[in-house]
Parts: sequence; C-alpha cells; structure tokens
Amino acid sequence: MTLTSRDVTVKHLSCHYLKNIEHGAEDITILKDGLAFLSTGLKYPGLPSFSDEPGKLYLLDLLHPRPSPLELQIEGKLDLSSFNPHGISVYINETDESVYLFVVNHPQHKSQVEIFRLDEEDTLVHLKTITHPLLHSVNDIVAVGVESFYATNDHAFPSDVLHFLTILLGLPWCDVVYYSPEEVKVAASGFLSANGINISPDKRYIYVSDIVDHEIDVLERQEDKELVYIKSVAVGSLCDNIEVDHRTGDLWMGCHPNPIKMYMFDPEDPPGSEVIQIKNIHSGQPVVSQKYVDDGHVIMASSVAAPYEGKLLVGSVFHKALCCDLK
Ligand SMILES: [Ca+2]
Ligand SMILES: [Ca+2]
Ligand SMILES: [Ca+2]
Repeated sequence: MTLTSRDVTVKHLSCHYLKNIEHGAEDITILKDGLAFLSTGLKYPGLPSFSDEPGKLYLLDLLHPRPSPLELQIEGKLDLSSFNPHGISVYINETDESVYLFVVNHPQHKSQVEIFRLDEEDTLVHLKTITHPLLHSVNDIVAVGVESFYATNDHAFPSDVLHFLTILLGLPWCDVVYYSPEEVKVAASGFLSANGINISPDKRYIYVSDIVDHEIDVLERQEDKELVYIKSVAVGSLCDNIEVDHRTGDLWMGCHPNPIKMYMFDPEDPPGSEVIQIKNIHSGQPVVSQKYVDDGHVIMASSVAAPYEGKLLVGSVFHKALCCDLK
C-alpha cells in the first residue's frame, strides 16, 4: 500500500497563526519583494472542508511590521459564488513589471485555470479562463509566460474510481501538461499522482511532487516545451506543493505524514503536518531535512511551506496557516 501512515515526532518552530485564515491556505507563493499570495477555502472531493463559503485569495505583505492577510477583490466576469481556488503561481512580466496570478479553479469540481493581473494593492482583474481536455484534474501550475504554464494532473482520469484503481495498482499514468494559446500538449508523463510544481531560479528546471510515490522529480525544460526527466529525490512523506527559495534555490514542501487521517478525518486524532526542505537538489547528494513536524494539534494537513528572508509561511488544505521564524 503506497498511502503509508506513520507516527511523527513533533518538531516545532516559533510560529503564530495568520489572522483570517481558518479554512485552509492550500497554496502560497511569495514574490521577491515580500508580497505573499494565499489560495484559501478549497473544497476537494473526499477531503474535509469546514466552510460553505466560496474560496478567496489573500495578499500578505511580509515586509510590514505586523503582516496580516488582506482579501483580494476580484474584478471581471468570473463567477465568485463557485470560486474554488487550488494551486497558484505568479508570473512577472519583465517589460512592465506587471504581476499575473494564475489560479487553478474547480467550480462544480471541474478543472480550469484563471489568469488575473494585480492592478492595485488589493485588486485582481480577471483576464481569462482556460479550459482544455488535457487539463482535466489540475492540482497546481507554474506560469512561464503571461499566458503560458505547466500544469500537473493529480488524477490519470477525471473519474475518482478509475483514479484510485491506478493508485492501488501502482500505475504511473498521471502527466504534466504544457499550455500556451498556440500549443497544448503533454510535456511529461509517468507520475503516480502529480501534485505541486515549480521552477528553478534560473528557469532551467521544473520540479514536480509525485506525491504518492514519496518523491520530487527533477525535469529539464526543452526548446519544444517538453520536459525531460533527470532524476527523483526521495522525501519519505507525501509532499504537496513546492516553493523554491529565490536566493538559494532550496526546495520547500508542505507534506502529509499520515494522509489516511486526512481522508478519515477525526478531530480527536487529527492528520499531522510536516515541512521538508531539499538543499543542493542538482548535486550528487541532495540534502533532505525535516524543518517542522506537528501531530496536527497546531496545524493539520500542511500543504505548502514558503520561505522568505528567515520567515516561513505554512498553509494547509482545510485548517489554518502559520507564520514561523526560521532564525
Ligand atoms: Ca503552486
Ligand atoms: Ca515518480
Ligand atoms: Ca497541491
């Protein structure tokens, strides 16, 4: 059985809860200037969700003396009553420094990608909704242009029954899809379940969390948009989203040490959280270490860990979010 569950030895940092975040911050990403984007309120089949409200996006300025998440206002034609945000990624247009936020959205449990532009401090303008048959079970994305991205499919088929069969049989049938207005194609395949995705600071490599396989895969970008497999790094946990430290290139993941507790949710025996870091991933000896471990009593089901200048934001699938000191 690949969905292993293990007991965890608690290892805490000095942290506080982020205000207003009560129903998960499944994905978080931080810009070089300290602005963090949070995707909150995910409703995902089979997993707990403790709010009937639609999902929301928040912004947090880590350079503020007392950072507090601010809800982003959304302008445009997007239906906000069914907004169900999941993985996110930011792209900055180098010519005019404009900030584009890409968001995986599951209205009525469908999969689509929304592209927004940050216009003022608290306003996102909705530019485009992208749907495509290859984008059938999107978990996370990494933007590589103002309208192009790589996306992970966490299911080999949109159907949950067929998906669980592939997991039970160990069939690595999930893929990563490249999307641009000119071309859409499978860029890499062979994942048991592709979850978080991100890019190296030099933009040469793409990292994918093959979550049920307990590993992070390293792929190299090609001229024709394909991704060539380089290697896998074992992480010993089910790692969800990946964030990359802009300065060091280290990978940080929010992981699920006992995922069965997530599906069989019991508040008396909650699912735990684990933050894992990979240093020197391109060297012959990457260093994998646990930076934070909780038995679920502080935070349940961590799904992302985003570092910024000695601070670490930890988000979760359906619970709270933490701001921790790394120093
Ligand atoms: Ca992401
Ligand atoms: Ca794999
Ligand atoms: Ca994810």
